[in-house]
Amino acid sequence: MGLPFHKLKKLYILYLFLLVFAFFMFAISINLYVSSMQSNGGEGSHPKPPPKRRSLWPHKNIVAHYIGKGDIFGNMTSDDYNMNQFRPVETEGAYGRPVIIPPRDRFRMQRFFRLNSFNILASDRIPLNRTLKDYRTAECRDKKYGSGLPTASVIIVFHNEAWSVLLRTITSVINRSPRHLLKEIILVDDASDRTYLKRQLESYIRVLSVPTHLYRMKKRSGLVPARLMGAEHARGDVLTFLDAHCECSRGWLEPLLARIKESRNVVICPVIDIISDDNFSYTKTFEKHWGAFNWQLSFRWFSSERKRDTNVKDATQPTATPGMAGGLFAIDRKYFYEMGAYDSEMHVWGGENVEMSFRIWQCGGRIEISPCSHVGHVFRSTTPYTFPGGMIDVLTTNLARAATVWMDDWQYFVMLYTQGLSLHVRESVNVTERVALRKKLQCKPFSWYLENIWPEHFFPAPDRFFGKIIWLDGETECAQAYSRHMKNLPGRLLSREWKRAFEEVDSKAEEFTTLIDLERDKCLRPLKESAPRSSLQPVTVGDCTSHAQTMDLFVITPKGQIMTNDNICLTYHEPKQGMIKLLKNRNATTSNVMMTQCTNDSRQLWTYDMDTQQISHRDLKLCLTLKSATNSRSQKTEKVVLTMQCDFKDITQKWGLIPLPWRM
Ligand SMILES: *[C@@H]1O[C@H](CO)[C@@H](O)[C@H](O)[C@H]1NC(C)=O
Ligand SMILES: *[C@@H]1O[C@H](CO)[C@@H](O)[C@H](O)[C@H]1NC(C)=O
Ligand SMILES: *[C@@H]1O[C@H](CO)[C@@H](O)[C@H](O)[C@H]1NC(C)=O
Ligand SMILES: *[C@@H]1O[C@H](CO)[C@@H](O)[C@H](O)[C@H]1NC(C)=O
Ligand SMILES: *[C@@H]1O[C@H](CO)[C@@H](O)[C@H](O)[C@H]1NC(C)=O
Ligand SMILES: *[C@@H]1O[C@H](CO)[C@@H](O)[C@H](O)[C@H]1NC(C)=O
Ligand SMILES: [Mn+2]
Repeated sequence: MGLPFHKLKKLYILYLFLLVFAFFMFAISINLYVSSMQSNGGEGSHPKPPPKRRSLWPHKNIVAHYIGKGDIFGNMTSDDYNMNQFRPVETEGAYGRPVIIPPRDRFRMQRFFRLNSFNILASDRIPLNRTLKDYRTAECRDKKYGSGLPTASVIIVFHNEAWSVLLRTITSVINRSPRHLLKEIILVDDASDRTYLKRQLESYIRVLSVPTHLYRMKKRSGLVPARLMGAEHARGDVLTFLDAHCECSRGWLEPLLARIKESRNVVICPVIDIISDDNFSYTKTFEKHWGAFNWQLSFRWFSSERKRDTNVKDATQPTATPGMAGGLFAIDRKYFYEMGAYDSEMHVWGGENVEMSFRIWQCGGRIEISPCSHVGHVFRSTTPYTFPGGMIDVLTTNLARAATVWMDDWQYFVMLYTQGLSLHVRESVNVTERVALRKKLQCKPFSWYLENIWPEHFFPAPDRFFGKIIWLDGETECAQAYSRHMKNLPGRLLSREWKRAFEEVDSKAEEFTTLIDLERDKCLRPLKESAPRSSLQPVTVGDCTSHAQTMDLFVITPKGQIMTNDNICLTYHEPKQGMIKLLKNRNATTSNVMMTQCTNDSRQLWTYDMDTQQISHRDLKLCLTLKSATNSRSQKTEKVVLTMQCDFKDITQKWGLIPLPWRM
């Protein structure tokens, strides 16, 4: 083996190069893995409100799903798991700035990300008392709250929370609350097993300037039992619940307490700002967000303007919200118990905010968000914690409890159209006590809640249509039966009322739904199945089988809004190329109809002609038409739905409403 020296050297360099390359590829794959984990569905906690921003399209909401990640700890060793690497650097994260991890620590950063589903290395570099900006508006800063505010017990439940994150939460509460208003801090450990949360935590809290008590659950029980335990020990006038990964900003507490002093039946939430799970930067969110739930009862943020109760234009006044995210809120301690506290049969996590939102409103209370109180929260894209009992089972049982007790007719709708839920789950829950509570408190029906507290809601209702919108190609049995029925209706030429159309299709509902051929009939639906709900989405028709996805299910209001789950509406959307060209040229290339956030806006109002079976835009008088168009990006020809001049002979403009059952 007598290779000359220069050849050996070449081989050696090649070898080195390959080594570096292999390492590089490995690092990239880890990076991809981590980012896929981060983007892959929902947190075990709450969806994140969009950050404060100016955009042409401000009516966005953020979508979260509940997707469990099995064995999240994988091959982390127990030393990894129990290590407390808190090593603050004085100016890191100051004024809520992001932390940049030095390149040499990047690999460790990615490896440790999954322990908490946030970048623990970033948090560990930030001092517990880091400074934040003042995120309040000038009006809020100037507001005086006077004396005689009630005192607060801050209750923080944690389960295997990272040291620096938990203690920064506590430190921010202590440093940014007036001492005389803060009665105590109550920590409830939901059976953590990380070693630093035992003795080390106990001795740390002993020397704090605010009395801080630590209670421990004997076994992992979840948010509701742990919060109930904390509340039992609280002595302040107001219970203030926080998550264990928050940072309170200046002036956060006074507005909450002042509102409860003013009216003890208000459950008041702060504005929830975003602490990045990646670099721990603190980003202010839009103060006018409000919350509600989608068809599957997942919490959603909305930012459309809402009608105010009062005519007073006071920008410091809290605004009502139909739903609460659940993590952060304050409530009068006695009122909490008068209203039935929590449903103690709800396990682990999830659904308790749904139950509380319905209960508080229906039983005479209010839920509001104070624009003057800002608390940051670390939003994660997955939950790092174990979920005893299985995430889907626990969550669906909790939701079934909430729906059964509070939603009247609408409980069936939720069970029929939520994956994992069914009337069968409902049979298995015992809600006797909660039903008795509802009776005792003489709570209002769910219909009252929808009509009065959430008039913009996108749920079915007795005066609305609920079902599928099929394209009447004239060939399928269902399409033929539908057209025949419509042609024989007396007065069809005169009536353009949706209400009349709803009645007519309802009278034949059973026939249509038995005739519908899920594969041959074509249903109106968004072009892409998996595109984010918040984006502008072109519309098409497709098989009617995507039933479980609820993609092709629509609610139509008597006013003519065509809505679907998550507050998405069929919207006339002027294409960039200009309308004139499109009108002249029937070979349109860009769709001018989109699915996007519902607003109170005439671009989303449509009418139905029972005589011609056309759906037309109310003001523009253009008809929904199914056309082949070339996708400018992929150059593929796709069928898209757009609006064009109405032509009663045109088969591509004919649509049928096929109602589906939603209540018993
Ligand atoms: C963890 O497992 C992955 C592959 O399963 C492996 O590449 C990695 O080196 C392991 N890490 C540790 C610390 O064992
Ligand atoms: C944070 O605390 C340290 C000592 O614990 C102190 O030196 C520092 O000044 C504090 N920083 C701020 C912003 O208060
Ligand atoms: C920090 O994270 C936020 C949100 O995740 C992101 O918008 C921002 O660009 C990040 N900052 C840096 C310096 O990476
Ligand atoms: C439901 O629970 C109540 C007590 O909360 C009990 O009296 C009742 O027997 C239970 N019903 C069933 C069917 O188990
Ligand atoms: C539309 O396209 C068809 C064929 O693709 C063509 O025959 C027709 O002339 C076009 N019409 C207009 C108005 O451009
Ligand atoms: C929608 O707008 C109409 C008139 O523009 C108004 O009467 C109605 O109250 C608004 N509805 C909501 C929910 O804001
Ligand atoms: Mn949380």
